[in-house]
Amino acid sequence: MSDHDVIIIGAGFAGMYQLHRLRRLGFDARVIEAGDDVGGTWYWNRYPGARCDIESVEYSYSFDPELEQEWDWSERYAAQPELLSYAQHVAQRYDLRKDIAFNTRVETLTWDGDGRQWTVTSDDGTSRTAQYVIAATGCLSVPSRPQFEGLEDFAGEVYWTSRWPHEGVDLAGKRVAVIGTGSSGLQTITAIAPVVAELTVFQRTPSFAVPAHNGPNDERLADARTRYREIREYSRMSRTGFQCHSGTRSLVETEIDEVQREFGKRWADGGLCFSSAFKDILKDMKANEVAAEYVRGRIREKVKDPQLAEKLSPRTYPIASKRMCVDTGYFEVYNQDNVSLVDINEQPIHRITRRGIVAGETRHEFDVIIFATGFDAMTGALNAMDIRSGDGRSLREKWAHGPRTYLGLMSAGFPNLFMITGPQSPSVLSNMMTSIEYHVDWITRALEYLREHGLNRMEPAPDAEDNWVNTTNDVAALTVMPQAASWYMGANIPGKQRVFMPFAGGVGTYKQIGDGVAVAHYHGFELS
Ligand code: FAD
Ligand code: N01
Repeated sequence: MSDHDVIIIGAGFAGMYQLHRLRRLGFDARVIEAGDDVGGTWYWNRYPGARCDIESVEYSYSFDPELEQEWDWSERYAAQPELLSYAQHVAQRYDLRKDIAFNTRVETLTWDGDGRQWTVTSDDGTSRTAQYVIAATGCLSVPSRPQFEGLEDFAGEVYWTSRWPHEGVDLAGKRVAVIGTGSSGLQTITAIAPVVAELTVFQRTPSFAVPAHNGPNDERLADARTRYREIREYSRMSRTGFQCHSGTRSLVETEIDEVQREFGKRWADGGLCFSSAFKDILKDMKANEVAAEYVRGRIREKVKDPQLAEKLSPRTYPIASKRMCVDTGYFEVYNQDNVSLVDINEQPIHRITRRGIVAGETRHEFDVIIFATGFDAMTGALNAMDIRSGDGRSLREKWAHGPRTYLGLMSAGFPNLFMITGPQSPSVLSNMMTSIEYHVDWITRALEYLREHGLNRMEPAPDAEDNWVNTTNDVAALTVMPQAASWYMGANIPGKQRVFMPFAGGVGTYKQIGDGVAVAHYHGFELS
């Protein structure tokens, strides 16, 4: 007899919803969470300017119409404090905290084939058993901390955007360095530039960014409240998991004036839908380059110094082959006198000293260094645990040459272990809330099915997994995305196998496949 029917690891949006769903069906479920409260991403990433890149009304749960009607989103793109309040409200509303063990990190998972259960061991020394384990550990929850020589010598303050102090940081009047210009870096830089004395940005690769046009949300919220069901249905069947019309025209076959008009319209609307303007932007480098050049043109309009504008213009990877940033005045920041850019391709960072950073020939002095250097994405949190199958083989070993899953939900050889938004599912290419809810609902249905049929073991068949890995690779190869040295490819982590990890076929297509598998009595899975 196991201690629990299900152990869920992680109390971000995925783990919270999974707990709610299972409890309502009478499963005994327990969540284990490393942090001291719910919220996951929005609990840890409290850096200035942190906010979502999907509109608030869509970056939210859809499972309870009353919650949808009652929660007020104050801005078009909610900021971190509001997203964290939302997570806390949900925890309170559905009384989730009573079944969550906080401040507890899961270290090992060991499968007992005879007992058909997992033993879950945590850093507090406790072991618990459960028939099923669901990893809701997040795609972007393990910070990447690149080594910089001399960092320990630095006498000033050091912060990581992904582990920002809960009490906040006073940066007013200080000389601040930011290393990293992905989404976290862009948001931090934009937010702190007006308050710091001097801001020096160390950039290795510039980012493509589209404007958010953020602002009060009254009208959007009022509209959403009249048609939430329609919005959600659309999103679930869409390519991206949010309301965005994916263009059906080919850019290369469209008159250039019309291309510019379409881009202009999407730019004026704001948000990530920009890159869905034409069907070939992600497939054809000629089309991609036209879109990229449009954005570079916008950067040139915003940044007064043409040389600086050029440095800020991405040229080394296709547009949208990394998640685009959604900005709120990022490029304009470089017109301020107190902001400067160091291109570390020209002036490499040699070392960090007691007083600052030596880059190229220059010794920069700082009071504060902020690292916005990203995450060991998609596989990082799973591989951080020692997960062992019955024969002692670890998931880490199995995935040494890249993750192998069936539908991004399970991995062969590791029965009864589910992943929410695991590798080889759409996850990070989508509105994550849509993808999280789909996976939670799918896993919940599967557990109900097993219970109803008197079964208690589920695992992908090896050939089904092989086919899915090949499908994921084939679909990615139809796009330009693998051409970027991105975290989608594992390229930001030294020694990590370079393989395109998300499923690029779209949220709606993925749902049709996942639904089909379930309807066909979990085709490709071995149940017993
Ligand atoms: P997480 O929120 O990452 O939660 C995972 C939880 O698991 C964490 O609390 C972690 O502490 C816990 N955990 C991990 N390992 C263990 C362990 N071994 N033991 C115990 N606990 C463990 N996506 C979007 O679609 N739109 C956005 O606008 C957006 N903005 C983002 C902004 C930032 C700064 C970041 C980093 C990501 C953003 N994302 C966004 C992606 C975001 O991660 C997801 O949208 C979503 O919040 C993920 O929820 P989750 O519950 O799956 O994972
Ligand atoms: O991380 P990143 P992030 N020396 O990996 C640089 C989501 N998110 O936290 O590109 C110098 O994108 C690195 O340079 P390079 C979203 O999905 C969303 O910003 O490797 N620089 C890069 O510039 C996003 O995609 C929001 O050359 C180094 C930066 O650090 C994902 O999370 C907000 C370096 C890392 O950028 C990750 O975003 C935040 C080194 N040794 C996050 N190592 C929203 O807006 C790394 N870099 C919703």
